[in-house]
Amino acid sequence: MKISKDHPRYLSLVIRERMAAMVEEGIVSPTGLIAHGRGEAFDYLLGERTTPEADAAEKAAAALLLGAKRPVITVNGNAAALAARELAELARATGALVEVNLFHRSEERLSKVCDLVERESGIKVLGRDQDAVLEGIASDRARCTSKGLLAADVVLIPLEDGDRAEAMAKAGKKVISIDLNPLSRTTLAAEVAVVDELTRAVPNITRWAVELKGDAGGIADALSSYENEENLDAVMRRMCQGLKGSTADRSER
Ligand code: PTJ
Repeated sequence: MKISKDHPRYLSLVIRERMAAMVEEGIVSPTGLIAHGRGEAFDYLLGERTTPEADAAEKAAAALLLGAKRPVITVNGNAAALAARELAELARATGALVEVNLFHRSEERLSKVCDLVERESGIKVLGRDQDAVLEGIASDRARCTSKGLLAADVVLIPLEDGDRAEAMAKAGKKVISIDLNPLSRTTLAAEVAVVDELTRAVPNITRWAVELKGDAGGIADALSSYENEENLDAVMRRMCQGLKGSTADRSER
């Protein structure tokens, strides 16, 4: 479908088309579209931009990844479709491994998502050969690799439901979430909860990682000055303000 660049919701429409095409290709699960729509609704309340709270969380996320011994970025169908290249750039900037891990798992889909991320990003991903299981997760998403998620001390989890984030936090791993829902179980399980849209959040975390790399004092400051609960409260206040916005503001979107 041809979308006019003049359309006020051009970017959102282009991304929707890509997500729909990715369902056809078997990368995004059909319910991934529902998850995407839920994300869009929250993003609307934030004015579809990176807020100062998100920026602060993104800086803390970069610091946590840089300070980790075995950081891992986990990628599902939605994350691969939206930001495979950007997630790989973040992995390069922080030394994190990338592991594909799916809720709606099939061998075929797993291999398709791994292929897409490797093709788009030029990095090698973990996840094709899942040789370990994370405790406390009822779904197939418990399956992981011993070199990657099982051994990780810090895990970046973009947009997913919360069972795995909770299990990882219970296992003593530090969780960084990227989820536009400030009330989701993933967000609430996270030590650093980034409430921002994935395609904006990831390049900004990378930018912070590049800035902080090699600066032990800067990394320590970024972590000690960051208050996750306060930050989340501020995000929720901002969303409430978003709901109260003027009619003029709304008609612009
Ligand atoms: O590819 P699979 O099989 O592993 O399945 C992936 C999905 C996303 C379908 C699965 O993990 C799922 O059902 O997730 P949920 O429970 O719908 O949670 C997704 C969360 O991500 C919701 O809280 C959304 O608000 C949020 N979200 C959706 N799109 C974005 C987002 N957050 C940030 N950026 C987005 N683009």
